[in-house]
Amino acid sequence: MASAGQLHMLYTCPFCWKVRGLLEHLDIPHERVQVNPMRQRKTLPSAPEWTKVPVWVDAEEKIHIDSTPIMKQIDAEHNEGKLWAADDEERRDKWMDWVDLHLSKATIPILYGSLGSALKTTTRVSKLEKFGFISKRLYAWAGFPIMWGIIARKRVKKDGRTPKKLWHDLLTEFTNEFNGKQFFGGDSPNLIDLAAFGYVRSISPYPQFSQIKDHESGMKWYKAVESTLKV
Ligand SMILES: N[C@@H](CCC(=O)N[C@@H](CS)C(=O)NCC(=O)O)C(=O)O
Repeated sequence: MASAGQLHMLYTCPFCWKVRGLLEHLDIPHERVQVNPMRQRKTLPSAPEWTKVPVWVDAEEKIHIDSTPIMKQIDAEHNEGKLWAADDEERRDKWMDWVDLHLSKATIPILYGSLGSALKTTTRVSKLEKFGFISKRLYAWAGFPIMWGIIARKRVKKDGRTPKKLWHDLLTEFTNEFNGKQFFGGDSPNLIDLAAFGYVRSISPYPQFSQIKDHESGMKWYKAVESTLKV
């Protein structure tokens, strides 16, 4: 089958993991373009109006931006919108907002919330992304004090919980919403499950993922979603 589109992405970006998971769940053939994080403002097909990843360019060369709208678009075009369809649209919309608000914000504290984890994360990011020779080193050593000092520490302090406790609380809140079913979507994952799964999976390349692995119902759900992917 011909490629359904091109995903312009960063390997470590949680929003890109959301779209990747959906493409793998639906088994949609596509091309991945890993952008250089230092050059995305110039090289993304959506630039200069939109300089963030992910960007999805469909088979007709139409450009789609912003991860949740991209997911809805792919589901509509390739899956008759079945993953977004819901009996209770109010519940669906409320929880998509919840996932995008809370899970996206929880990634920074666990990855950069202490000096040790910030260093581990930035070294890993510099290996996983396609930086240039100099910017790779600059990022690994200058990137971590910036992330740690400014954003992450402030967030951890304001929340008052350890990043691990924050993740466990969020996973408990989310899985409690399943009403005894295996997924938020019921007997199979829907777009909310896949969006949430993308955020959790974006932590998986890092050693800090072990803190999330301790959450029983969260991991049961995570593995169940993972088993639906065609990778
Ligand atoms: N709301 C956007 C957020 C995307 C986003 O913030 N991506 C980051 C990488 S994780 C980015 O490209 N930042 C570069 C910039 O803000 O210029 C989405 O869900 O797609």
